[in-house]
Amino acid sequence: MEAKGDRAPFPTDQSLEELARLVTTAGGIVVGRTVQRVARFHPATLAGKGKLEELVALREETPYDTVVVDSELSPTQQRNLEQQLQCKVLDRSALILDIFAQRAHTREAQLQVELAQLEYLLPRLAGMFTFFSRSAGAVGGASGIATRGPGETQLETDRRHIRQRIARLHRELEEVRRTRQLHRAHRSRQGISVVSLVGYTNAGKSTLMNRLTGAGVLAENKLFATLEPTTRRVTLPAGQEILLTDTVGFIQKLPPKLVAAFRATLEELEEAELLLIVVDASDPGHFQQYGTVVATLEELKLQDIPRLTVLNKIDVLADLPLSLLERYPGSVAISAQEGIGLEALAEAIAEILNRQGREITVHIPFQQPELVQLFHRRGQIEREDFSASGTTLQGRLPAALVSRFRPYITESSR
Ligand SMILES: Nc1nc2c(ncn2[C@@H]2O[C@H](COP(=O)(O)OP(=O)(O)OP(=O)(O)O)[C@@H](O)[C@H]2O)c(=O)[nH]1
Ligand SMILES: [Mg+2]
Repeated sequence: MEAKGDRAPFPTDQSLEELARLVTTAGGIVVGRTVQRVARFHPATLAGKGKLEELVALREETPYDTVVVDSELSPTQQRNLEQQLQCKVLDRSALILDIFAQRAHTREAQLQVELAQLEYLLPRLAGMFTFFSRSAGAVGGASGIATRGPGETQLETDRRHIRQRIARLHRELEEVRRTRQLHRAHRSRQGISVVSLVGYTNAGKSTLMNRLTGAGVLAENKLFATLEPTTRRVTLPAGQEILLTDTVGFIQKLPPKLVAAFRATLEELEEAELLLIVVDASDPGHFQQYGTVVATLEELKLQDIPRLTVLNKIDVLADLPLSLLERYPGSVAISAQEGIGLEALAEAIAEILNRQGREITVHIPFQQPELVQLFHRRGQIEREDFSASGTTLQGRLPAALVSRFRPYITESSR
């Protein structure tokens, strides 16, 4: 069910199609769809009375046990709808949370999903259907929450229980965050450039990651195949090493609170020197999806990191339409699956990183061969001369590495 009037940039049918894919990914079967166009939402139930009656009547012909609404429902709206339709009612966020819960395999992902679920659940405790009972393990075994309308006392106990659990999850996630920060500090001391894959869910980020690094990350035709970040070292053709990070995909209409639950994961993006925005060029909604990605990056305050747009799945397109290249100027077209365009991509990455680096000339004494090797691995060399006292190197280095060479710099500019 989708009510017109959402200011979603996605056309209704595209958004509903995506919702149907989310339902399938969560393990459900879609038996019908309906749209109501209204000038203004009905405050209590979102949809109008006639539409609700129609939905109830529909059950005679096509039995169903759940209604999924494509708009965000307030706790009261959800409760009212469940009462009137006499079945479980979910909104998009709840559905996405359910998928996250099914797919969270690492400790960290589980903590984040549980936190997001509880934050979502807390205001909805009274009068809930059994949606969360499936993931009861993840709700910390709070008793009574899965049953409809527990008594007031029970409700208070549950609320207290959940608040305590939320506080604990925050502490545990803080711990995870600290460990990650240590890793990151270590990395930046090594001066390796980090490049992160971002993009709409199912765009092909993990497929590209696997292609470039052989990482063996799960990539499949389901939404949110990836929940936790993976980082691997890649050597670009010119010999320069980078770290490539694969992350959770973005999706439209994800409330900032849910995005926030994945903060520890998405913090990986903060240290990136370059974001590769992977776009599924074969999806008719690619431009709206791209818009969502750009908006989410802004929400995450990552808008200032340099980006490169990567148009993926071009193997599906008969030829590359000019309009695509016009829409995404400066982009690189590839097929991660078929291995098309990967060299051009690697070159574009190297070029951007080098542009951001610093141009220096160093004279390294023979006693320090490891510094010469380091320059070769991480930088781009324009000139190399040998003399009796050592090696002179001129070229570009990632800014983070320059300090290692400071004693030997003979010339430096931006
Ligand atoms: N035809 C074609 N399919 C591709 C290409 N790249 C990826 N796919 C398919 O697209 C689907 C999604 O790929 P993933 O790599 O899992 O996408 P993702 O961006 O990591 O998705 P999430 O982790 O769910 O956010 C898979 O079925 C891939 O096989 C490509 O270049 N061409
Ligand atoms: Mg993935």
